[in-house]
Amino acid sequence: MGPVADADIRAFAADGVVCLRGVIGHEWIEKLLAGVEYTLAHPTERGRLWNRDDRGRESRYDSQVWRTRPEYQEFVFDSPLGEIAGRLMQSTRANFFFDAMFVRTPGTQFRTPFHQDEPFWSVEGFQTCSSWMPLVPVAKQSCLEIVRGSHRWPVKFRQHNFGALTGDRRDQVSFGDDTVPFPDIEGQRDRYDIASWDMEPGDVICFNGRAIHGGSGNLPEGCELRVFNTKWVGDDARVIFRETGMDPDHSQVMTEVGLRPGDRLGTHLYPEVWAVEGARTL
Ligand SMILES: O=C(O)CCC(=O)C(=O)O
Repeated sequence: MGPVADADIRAFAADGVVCLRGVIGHEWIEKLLAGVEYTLAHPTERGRLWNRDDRGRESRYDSQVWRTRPEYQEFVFDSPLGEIAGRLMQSTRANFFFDAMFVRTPGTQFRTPFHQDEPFWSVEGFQTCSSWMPLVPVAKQSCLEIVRGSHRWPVKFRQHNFGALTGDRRDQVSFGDDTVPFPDIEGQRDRYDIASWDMEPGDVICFNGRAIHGGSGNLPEGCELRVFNTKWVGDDARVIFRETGMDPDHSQVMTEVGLRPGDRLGTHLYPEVWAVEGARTL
């Protein structure tokens, strides 16, 4: 059996989320922790402070660090995650899209607003996979939460503008009147099937880019959280430049490497990391 069981593939298709246990080795966790440490000391231009509370507790975000950090490049190309994502998406191939880091200092309560990822992306498609990997133990109360089945809801929701958290003009998105107000998941938790887990380093939550997710934070006193996420896309994913704005906005770099709306991802920026044997390049 490969790194993913048939039951996981079925759960990912039906629920839009699955938690895989112990699929990432300890040596990878060490490398990624070193990458996170470096990134905190040397944030990229994508580095953001999402929240600092009145006790100085912080939530930080950075992304697309893999382009400059060798430990992340190694992880993208050589860890089992490319194959895991490809098989969960039931795709003939998996292209790497980008990485994201979420770091909360000890005791941070700040919770990420519920949202979907795909409406923010410069990519459109159903076959997408975000993999949320805590690099330190995390209890269920502080874990990311995912609304089971929401990846198939046929509704265009008005997403949270994360630019309001950062104040950075590059992060602003504004969803229009053709969207419906985002459901109040937090206020009506009993109406939704919300998944989250106690997790150890090596465990990974994989979720569809259309699945509603948020939460985390809510950390016990003295407990920090370091998370590395890699985003993957499959056969049906295509480049799209959205008038609503994008976060992160890849339109400029995509254009520079010759990718246009409607194209499949590729080039050295979005490498094909895994493919089933004999897969035809489309
Ligand atoms: O860890 C978090 O707080 C947010 C995670 C998230 O939104 C994501 O992985 O896409």
